[in-house]
Amino acid sequence: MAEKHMLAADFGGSSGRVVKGNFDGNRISLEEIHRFANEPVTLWGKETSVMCWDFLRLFCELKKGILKAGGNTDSIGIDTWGVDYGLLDQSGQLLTNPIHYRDLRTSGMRREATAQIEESFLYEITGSQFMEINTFYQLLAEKKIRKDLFGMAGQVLFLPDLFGYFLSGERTAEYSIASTSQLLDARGKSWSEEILKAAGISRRLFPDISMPGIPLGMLRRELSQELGVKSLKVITVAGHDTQSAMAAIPAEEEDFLFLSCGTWSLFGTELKEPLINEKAFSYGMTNEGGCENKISFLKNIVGLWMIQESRRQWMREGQAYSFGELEDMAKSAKPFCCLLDPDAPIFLPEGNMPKRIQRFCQESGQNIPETPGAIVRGIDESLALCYRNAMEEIQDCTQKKYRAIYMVGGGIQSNLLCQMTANACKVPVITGPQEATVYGNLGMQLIAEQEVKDVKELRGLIRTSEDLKRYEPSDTEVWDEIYEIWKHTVKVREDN
Ligand code: LRH
Repeated sequence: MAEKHMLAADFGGSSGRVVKGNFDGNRISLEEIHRFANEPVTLWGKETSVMCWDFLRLFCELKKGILKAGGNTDSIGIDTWGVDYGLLDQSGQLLTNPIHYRDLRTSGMRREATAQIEESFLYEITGSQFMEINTFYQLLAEKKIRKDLFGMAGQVLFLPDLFGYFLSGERTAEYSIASTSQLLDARGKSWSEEILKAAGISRRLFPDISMPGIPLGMLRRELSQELGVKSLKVITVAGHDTQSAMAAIPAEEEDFLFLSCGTWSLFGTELKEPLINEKAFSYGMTNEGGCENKISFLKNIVGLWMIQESRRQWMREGQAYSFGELEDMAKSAKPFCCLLDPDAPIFLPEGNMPKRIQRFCQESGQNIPETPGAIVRGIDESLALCYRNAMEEIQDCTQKKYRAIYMVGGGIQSNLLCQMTANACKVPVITGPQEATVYGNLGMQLIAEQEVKDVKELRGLIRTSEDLKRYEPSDTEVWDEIYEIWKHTVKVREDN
């Protein structure tokens, strides 16, 4: 067969990149074409600020990536993190900069929304974890704070669909990214008229849902001329990065646990149908839509964010540590010096993370970590404990036992975190690929073009394209003890 060449554009928490994937019928090989920073920009108005996506610059970077790749590419797919969207006006122009989910405008919206819609009702329909970053809360805040502007909106497009629209001129609401909104009927896989009505948001603002793995359109003529590209197909992949990563989990078995670890940690399992009941509600489980109509039953846990943000703070203070250096310092720090609840709301916003960690430890009567090594070790240990907790909750909901955890994403670069995860969860951790999101993005293009049959075949291809690594659990008794302490003294803070 003729080689296939595709581009995956992935907009992640600290950087964006355009990666070229080459498929020879047996293996997919990756070649990074263009990498760029993806940092939010805060703009101050008279008294308030707003944290935005730097959308125009990112669109320029996307074009640079296509240009650098040259003419020899067949298609492109786009993925980003979940929940964020842009507003188009009636003529299809971008109305304003898309707002970043870490903007503080949604703070307190969950409480306000309960006056309008009962949470049990919301969960029964959407099966979504309650997080104030969800599109549902963002739109409620938008309606309240920027009422006039919101009134001018003709369409709401999620970020991957927004990039896709400006590339091709075609609009869609891809299923996986739409399912992060908390506005979908999880069972019907369509917009929930009831929720939209209760929230006072018009259904007309949203395009119909489309499934991942179908062509969206061709690169628009004007862009083809500008970039010197003859014909480039824009394909709707799983626009939600987590679901692109899911498509590339190298599992052979049907029932498995996955951990997609980047800025966020997504810990879950794959199901054929949504699992929505009181237990899942009480554990804060989410049902996210994925490829081939599958559901990722998962928990959204803060991931490397706390390390990334601590590193940024040390950089501001004149200490530029690499992630590798931080990992080495953490390895030689004292075990279990302090335990954290990574899900505590104080860790969500931007800002001085080490100071917040120290405050958390002081308020919970623990040792206060003073060195970067102690702080990073505390974060890693606490993440591993969170994963154990999520695993127990999932097993309780599905009544299944799993034989291993498949871990993918940037987090697998940390041997320490992978080993701690195996120890805390008491099952082997199989790591790889690091670039699962990119593989899944490229894979869905291959499925759309009928070069690969389905996700099962794609997962087999990933197994032959990548070397996987395995971590066996050890020191499990110590971790059992620490887990009990953490669960009863630290974790409960979340409910306060
Ligand atoms: C991970 C992710 C996650 C959340 C968050 C906003 O990158 O997409 O699934 O929704 O970002």
